[in-house]
Amino acid sequence: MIDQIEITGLRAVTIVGALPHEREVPQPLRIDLVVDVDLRDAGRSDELGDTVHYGLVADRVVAIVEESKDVLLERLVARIADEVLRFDRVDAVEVTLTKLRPPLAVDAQTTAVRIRRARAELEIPTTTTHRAHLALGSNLGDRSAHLRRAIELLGRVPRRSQVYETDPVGGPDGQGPYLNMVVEVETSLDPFALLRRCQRIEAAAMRQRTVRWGARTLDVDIVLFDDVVIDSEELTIPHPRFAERRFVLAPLAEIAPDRCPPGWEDDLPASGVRSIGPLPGA
Ligand code: A4P
Ligand code: MG
Repeated sequence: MIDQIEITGLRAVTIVGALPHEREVPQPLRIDLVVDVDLRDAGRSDELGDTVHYGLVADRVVAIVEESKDVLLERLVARIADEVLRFDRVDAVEVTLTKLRPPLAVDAQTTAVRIRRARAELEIPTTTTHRAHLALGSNLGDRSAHLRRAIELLGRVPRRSQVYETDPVGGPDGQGPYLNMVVEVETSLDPFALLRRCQRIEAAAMRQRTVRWGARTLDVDIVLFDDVVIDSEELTIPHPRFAERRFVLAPLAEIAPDRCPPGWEDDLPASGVRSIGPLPGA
């Protein structure tokens, strides 16, 4: 018995094809997806975290197509399948990629390629569960709503701290106060895939990056990921500044006190960080 989620008729315009004029003029493509995913948990729990968020899958697929410069549909369709398989809980995916205006001398409506790929082929295990602690922050727009939405999109969130209202640290003057909290996430994603997920969730909140440490609708930072240590250009874990920040440590101490540096409460000034209780409306 295979459960499936279908996303049909996604449209995107991009450069694709081997003919000279196809390299110059973007053309419309249609993308259809059939995603194999065990839906029994979601059927019982009614929780988004127990299924595959098809809005995020659709956004990601359209972004891949729009950014693509691949020559062959075969290449592009393979990259789409790989990316969909990186979403938690996806067991397999069938992708159909259709040229809506195929460059043929004869009369034809469309041309398409269709592939089916399973997670097992990618050697991404389904069962490895990692535990990550993420710091959420918002000081623009409906701050509680941004935090609620982030938690909804993050999937399995077994623990969450209270919410703190905090004075902005760094960045331009005149910013409003932040709401900050820390959540524990269970995920099968690797740290880099989790970072991409965090960034997609920020993008869904219309996060704009103009000035460093400027006001933001939503910031989702990975503070800790199992006991992993990463120091790369793209990702640093543990988060390089978490041990200096009361707005991260106070909520982290509620749900993972053993992960906080000893004596942090005495070392950091207590001002500017006030607990305001559970996330409103959650
Ligand atoms: N990056 C590297 N490591 C990580 C990680 N562990 N988690 C990279 C998330 N991202 C990580 O992030 C910039 C780059 O960091 C990304 O491209 C990613 O590849 P960003 O989200 O674009 O910008 P950011 O969050 O402003 O950057 P930064 O320097 O990480 O900011 P901080 O240090 O987290 O500070 N005051 C209060 N009261 N509350 C706050 O929440 N937040 C900040 C942001 C400043 N002041 C604040 C708060
Ligand atoms: Mg950030």
